[in-house]
Amino acid sequence: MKKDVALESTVIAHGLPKGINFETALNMERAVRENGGTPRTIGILGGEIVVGLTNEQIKKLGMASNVLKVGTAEIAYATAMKRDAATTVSATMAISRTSGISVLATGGIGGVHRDIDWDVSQDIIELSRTRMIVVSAGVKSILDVPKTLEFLETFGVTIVAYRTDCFPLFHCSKSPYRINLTINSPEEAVQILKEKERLGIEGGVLVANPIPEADSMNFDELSTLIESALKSAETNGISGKALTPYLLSRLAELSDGKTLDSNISLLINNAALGGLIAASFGAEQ
Ligand code: PSU
Ligand code: MN
Repeated sequence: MKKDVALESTVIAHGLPKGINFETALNMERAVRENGGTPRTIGILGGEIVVGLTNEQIKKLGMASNVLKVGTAEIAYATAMKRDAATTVSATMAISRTSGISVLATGGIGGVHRDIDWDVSQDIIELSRTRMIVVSAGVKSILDVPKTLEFLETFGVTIVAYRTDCFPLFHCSKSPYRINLTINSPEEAVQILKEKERLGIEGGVLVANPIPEADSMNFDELSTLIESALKSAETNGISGKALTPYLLSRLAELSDGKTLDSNISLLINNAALGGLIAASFGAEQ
């Protein structure tokens, strides 16, 4: 159990194009395994919560067209109505909590959206109440990053940057936003989680893991693309749960697939670090 790494399924069903999504999900599982962890991709099929989807089940969630996107708030709807649903980071954490899993790897957590009144991801709230390690490449720069960092702090989420002193921006390894807490090894992440437990402090440890340098995009180039993607979301009246998937696919179009390549690279990189952390957790006692 200690070696388990939870993987979310929203990125498969709603975050990546069909085909590549399935392949990437399997490659993430492989990266976890190669680094000593046990992957458990989480999703909901016909109302049943599955902790450790089979390859066939992952394919089903990735290919079906009426898959709900559920955060913690919507899990019970999906189970009561016997629906197929992909779990976001918040829902995956909530399910991990009851399954005894302490490590989760994702691409990027949700946060505070830009230029929109009150669209704040449930991910932050779940991170404030579930004591587990979440590996993320920071947050997407489609979000309001300073406000997201402030919200994470307000909600008591411990944020540590992995081998860097800045908060990475998903497609970009570097950013103008500083993080004053750095860790340099998977063991240190485990120690921090254990201290939170020992001290009775609730909430997660967010490990901000920068995208590998070779696949990192230029900050200015990306900023221009994001402005344009946000404008088309506004023009098309896209909001709520549809916003993140829309912006991601618009960015892929605008960048000729570059954002997609970097997205895949950071997903694998985070799964690998998740595997190392879980292996170190499992090696204890
Ligand atoms: N980042 C990505 N792709 C994704 C997501 C984040 O690059 O698919 C998903 C994650 O599942 C995250 C969710 O938990 O989006 C946040 O959605 P919202 O902003 O609606 O809370
Ligand atoms: Mn939202």
